[in-house]
Amino acid sequence: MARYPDGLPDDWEMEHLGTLAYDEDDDPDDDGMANGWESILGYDPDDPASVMRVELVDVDGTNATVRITQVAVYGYYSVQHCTDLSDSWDEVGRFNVVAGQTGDDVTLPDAGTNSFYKVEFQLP
Ligand SMILES: [Ca+2]
Ligand SMILES: [Ca+2]
Repeated sequence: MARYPDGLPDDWEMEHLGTLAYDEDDDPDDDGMANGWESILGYDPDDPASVMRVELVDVDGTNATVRITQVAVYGYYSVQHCTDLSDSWDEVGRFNVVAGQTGDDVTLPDAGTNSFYKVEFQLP
């Protein structure tokens, strides 16, 4: 899929937004996911309910368990953790998910302390 100067394919913009007025960094449905990511990950940029979710499943002591839901495109998902943003990220979970399914449960260490988490996505 060709990307255009605004980072979005024109046909995708017209199909989902009905205009070419937005660019890849805009978030017109205000769901926290920019248009560029919505187009790559298969979400609707005009629907705030159409977005990847990380849901809290359980808390046990200082560990929390989360899972990724509302997956819209097949790929590799890596959940990563660090306690200081100047340090490197440690992978705490990695799995493949197909569209419409839910990711594996991932236990997050040190959830009771100041910690940072991110999810990286990679196309197969
Ligand atoms: Ca959005
Ligand atoms: Ca959306």
